[in-house]
Parts: sequence; structure tokens; C-alpha cells
Amino acid sequence: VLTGFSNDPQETLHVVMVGLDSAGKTTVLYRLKLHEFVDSVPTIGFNAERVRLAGPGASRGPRCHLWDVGGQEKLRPLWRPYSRRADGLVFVVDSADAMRLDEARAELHRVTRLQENQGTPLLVIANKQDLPRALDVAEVQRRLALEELSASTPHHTQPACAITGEGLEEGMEQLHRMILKRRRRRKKKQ
Ligand SMILES: Nc1nc2c(ncn2[C@@H]2O[C@H](COP(=O)(O)OP(=O)(O)OP(=O)(O)O)[C@@H](O)[C@H]2O)c(=O)[nH]1
Ligand SMILES: [Mg+2]
Repeated sequence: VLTGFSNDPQETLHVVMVGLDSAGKTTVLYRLKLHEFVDSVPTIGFNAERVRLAGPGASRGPRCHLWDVGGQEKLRPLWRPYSRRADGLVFVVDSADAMRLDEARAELHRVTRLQENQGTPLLVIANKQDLPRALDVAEVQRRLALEELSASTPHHTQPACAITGEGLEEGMEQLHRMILKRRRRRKKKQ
């Protein structure tokens, strides 16, 4: 799914979602697709859905082809081929799993450092905010060392709960904004 660099808001966005196993990626995908909670099993391989995002207010947003790649360790090498040529990356993190935030940080920096992902806008979803032990968004940002991301990687962190859907549309709207901004900048350079 190759997309050009036009500003057409009707154009389909190609967005790839990664993150550790059990972070909630598949739950995010079906929440955005079906607007309801779908109980998921660990993803072996990937899921992909065409999703219509919400725009500002009650308007309809862009079409989005959303890829959800499995996060188990043996599947992480797949992130690279899936993420190349993405218009935007989503990294989902379980905010309540403090023990694995260092592992999440390492994987996040590995995928964003790839040559072919340079400059690709990044949405971090600080998921599972409904759990009492969830770290808040500032703490998640700190533990993921987001300030160490390359200056060329625009990013936004969104607190969310994939079970209720809270925060997801907002986060995707921010990602869309960053994608459009990047396209405009690239167009100017041509
Ligand atoms: N409490 C809570 N549980 C969640 C939330 N999002 C997902 N879960 C649960 O977390 C578990 C893992 O969710 P998945 O969506 O399958 O995780 P995944 O990131 O797709 O995992 P892999 O496919 O193994 O990479 C499931 O039991 C979900 O119901 C959330 O916001 N809050
Ligand atoms: Mg999954």
C-alpha cells in the first residue's frame, strides 16, 4: 500500500502498530474498527483493517489502513518489513507493566532508529490507563526515554484505554496531524 505525499485529507493513511506482546495492539485495532471491545488472542503474524478515523468534532476523518503486528519476541523481526514505508507508526505500551517498560523502551528505540523509519511520525499509546497501577503519561514518557528520540521523529504520547476506547481517536488525530505536517514539508523540498 504505497501512498504519495499529497495533502488530500481523503487519502488513505498507512499506519503500522507495534509494541510488546500483550500491550493491547489488537484490542486497539478492533476498538477503532468496530467501536466495541473485542477479546483477542495473542497475534501470530499480523492483523490488518481498513478503518475510518474520526475527524475534529463530529466530522469524518481520513481513511486508514491499520496494521497490527504481533509483539512476541520471535515476531519482532517482522516489525521492520511492515514498518517501512508507513506514513505513521503507533507504539502501544502497557502502562501498568512497569517491569517491562525497559524492554519496551529498547524495542521502541530499535524500530524508530531504522534507516527507513527516519522522520516517520510516532504515536505512543500509553494504554491500560484504567488499571490502578498504571503509570501516568509523564512517567511512561520518561521510562521510554522519548526525549532521546532523533530530532527528526515527531511524536506524541496519548494516555488511553483500549477496552473503552478512551483516548484512541484523539491519539490517531494527533498522528494524522503529524503526518500531514511532514507531507507538507516534504512537498516544499521537492
Ligand atoms: N485493563 C485493560 N486491559 C487491556 C487494555 N487493552 C488491552 N487489554 C487486555 O490486554 C490483553 C492483551 O491484549 P491484546 O490486544 O491481545 O495485546 P497485543 O498487543 O495485541 O498482544 P500480541 O498480539 O501478543 O502482540 C487482553 O486480555 C486485552 O483484553 C486496556 O486498555 N485495559
Ligand atoms: Mg495482538
